[in-house]
Amino acid sequence: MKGLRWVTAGESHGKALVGILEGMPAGLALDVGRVDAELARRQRGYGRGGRMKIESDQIELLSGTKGGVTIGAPLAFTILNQDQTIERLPTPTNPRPGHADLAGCQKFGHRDPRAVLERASARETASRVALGALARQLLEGFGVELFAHVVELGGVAVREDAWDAAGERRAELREASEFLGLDPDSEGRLRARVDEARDARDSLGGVFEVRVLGLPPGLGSYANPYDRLTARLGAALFSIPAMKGVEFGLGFGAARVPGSRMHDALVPSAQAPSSASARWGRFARTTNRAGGLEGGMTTGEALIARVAMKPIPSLRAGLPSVEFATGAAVAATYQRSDVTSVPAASVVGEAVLALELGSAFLEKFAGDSLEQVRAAFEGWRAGVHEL
Ligand code: EPS
Repeated sequence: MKGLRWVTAGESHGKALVGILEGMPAGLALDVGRVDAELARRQRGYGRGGRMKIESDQIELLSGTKGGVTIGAPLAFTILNQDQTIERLPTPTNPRPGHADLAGCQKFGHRDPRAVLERASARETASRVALGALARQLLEGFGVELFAHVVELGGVAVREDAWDAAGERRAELREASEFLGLDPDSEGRLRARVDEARDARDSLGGVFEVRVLGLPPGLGSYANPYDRLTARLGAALFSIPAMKGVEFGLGFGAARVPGSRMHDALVPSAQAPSSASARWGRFARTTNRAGGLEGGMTTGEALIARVAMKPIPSLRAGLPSVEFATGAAVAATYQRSDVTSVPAASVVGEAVLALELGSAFLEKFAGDSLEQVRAAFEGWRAGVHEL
């Protein structure tokens, strides 16, 4: 079991963000422009703060390719920060509630929230979006598409059937949306909600959905608890700062329906030729309440994850805190922040799933070169069709 491994480094206001991705097979032509396009998408969304006007995130790929094609060596990149003020920025004299500030200071035994927040900042997710944009280029070669969209913001929901209503126009609709959503009719209400929160010096959370189409069945495993893909994907989504809930398929709703209305029955593929799982052999499902995961493995149906993000805890109004030096009650330090960054988080959600699924794919279809990976995949596919 090899798969992908990755590491990120970099502080929010340091010189650069860094990423290293190991395990990509040789022979994959990489489109760096597409990585930059994902980084630009992460910077978007109505309700973002001043920092996104300063930055214009782009990667510089430092290693792992020759002539734009992977050579089976680690891929390394930097994303330069425009705002490199880490040495000049003041040290907050009190910890900001809701951030890593206090627990981080208690962990290290110091009174320097700046030393904590610089790395705890969600700016780190730029590195992960770039890593994910590399991993997804591998998956796309095997017909896998990842697509996230915002379904709720500050308690205002888009129409429930937004995905189905969008159909094949999904990319175009999301591109046109200020919230990276799929429901043009909700844009005005969402905008008004963000404006209202900004005026009240408050912040907003929300919910995004990520769908992954075209995944083969059998990625992940039940053999060891930590190999279960449900656990791995949940951990990946919870590794994004500020995420408070993750559901797959019916999620919490599964607790409220009887088994007969939960489980996805199997039918002969001929009876449901358009079902996603029908593509892989003689078995198909007419529903996908499991959200594409059973027994810690992919089912061949669409993977459907919904993720709840809390409101960003940096409030202009300043939440109650306590001064380190005096122990006096004060309003927490405020510098600048977003009113909401749920649209950005949805882009990060796609990226972390691309990394984890890319890894699970390469664990199952291992090979040093893309050609070998493809041979492993085609060999498995021919066999599974006969089941
Ligand atoms: C972020 C950069 C940060 C914030 C935000 C995400 O920039 P700055 O702190 O300089 O304003 O906009 O960070 C947080 C939400 C956080 O909790 O730290 C980014 O690049 O996404």
